Amino acid sequence: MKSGFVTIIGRPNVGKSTLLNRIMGEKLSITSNKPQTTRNRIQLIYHEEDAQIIFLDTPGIQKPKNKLGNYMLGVSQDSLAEVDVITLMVDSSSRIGPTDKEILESLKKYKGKTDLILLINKIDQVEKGSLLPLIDQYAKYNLFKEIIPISASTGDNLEEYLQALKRILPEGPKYFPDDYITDQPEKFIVAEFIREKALYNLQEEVPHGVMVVCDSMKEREDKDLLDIEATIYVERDSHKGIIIGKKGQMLKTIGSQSRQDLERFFSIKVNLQIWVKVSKNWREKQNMVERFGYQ
Ligand SMILES: Nc1nc2c(ncn2[C@@H]2O[C@H](COP(=O)(O)OP(=O)(O)OP(=O)(O)O)[C@@H](O)[C@H]2O)c(=O)[nH]1
Ligand SMILES: [Mg+2]
Repeated sequence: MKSGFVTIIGRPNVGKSTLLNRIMGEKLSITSNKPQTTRNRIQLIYHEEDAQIIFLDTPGIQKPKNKLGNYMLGVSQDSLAEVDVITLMVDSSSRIGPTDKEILESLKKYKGKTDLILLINKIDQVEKGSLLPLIDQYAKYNLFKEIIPISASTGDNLEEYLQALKRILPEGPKYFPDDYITDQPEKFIVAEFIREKALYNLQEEVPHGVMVVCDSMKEREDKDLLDIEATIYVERDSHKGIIIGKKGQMLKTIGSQSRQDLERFFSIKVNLQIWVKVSKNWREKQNMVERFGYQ
């Protein structure tokens, strides 16, 4: 039995959560085309006959702009010390930028202690010819045991990555039972599914200031129906208007898209009620950031 812990870090939007959902075979960690989608450390446990890999999905690394950002950066940094393998993911369509260089620099201290793998993602978007020079540039850092170009979207080379992990990970116990796939409670997953739809439908600064709390979920006794109540918090009164939309249209859209996802996930009909509230500039306030669970 090979087993162990693997963190996936990288800049926002490179495709960390997309990859993990692909590996897990279902959406457990939300994704979007906007940066800073993942806010927590999310454990996802991948099971095979002869292996158990505990992946840590982490927030994208960038300079924090507020208290929430401080928390998110801390989560990603802290994950490095807890694992057997550090996976850095980068986007094949972008050059090595200043943040990448900082991250590479910060990984140097783990060399010789923790095995490092580099995943160059989104190869479906670039010409094959541009990959070799990029691989060369990263190889010069002399940090990585393996450099694997992949596509989290198409699944290209995903198997190579899993094989590499199984080679590298130590012999170890099953840390979790076979049916245990995430450390996140159901209410968190519900809230995240709704936040994903808010990210998808909203623009500019509005979605980044969205926080969703699942207030209750309860299955009816007399029929197969799950009642879910949730609250979307936004940072300003004007954002509340945007989320509700003309004649409530935006909230209706977010609600119905969320419901479809939730029904697929729980395999049961869902009755979803969403409220919208304002929590003024909550991302700037340490006590609010903590109260929303980011601690
Ligand atoms: N074309 C292409 N798009 C991808 C690929 N992987 C991810 N994406 C897209 O990239 C965007 C970001 O994906 P996420 O998985 O949310 O990225 P992330 O690294 O988890 O981002 P944060 O949580 O913000 O740090 C989404 O729109 C994905 O659909 C890929 O292999 N190819
Ligand atoms: Mg993510």
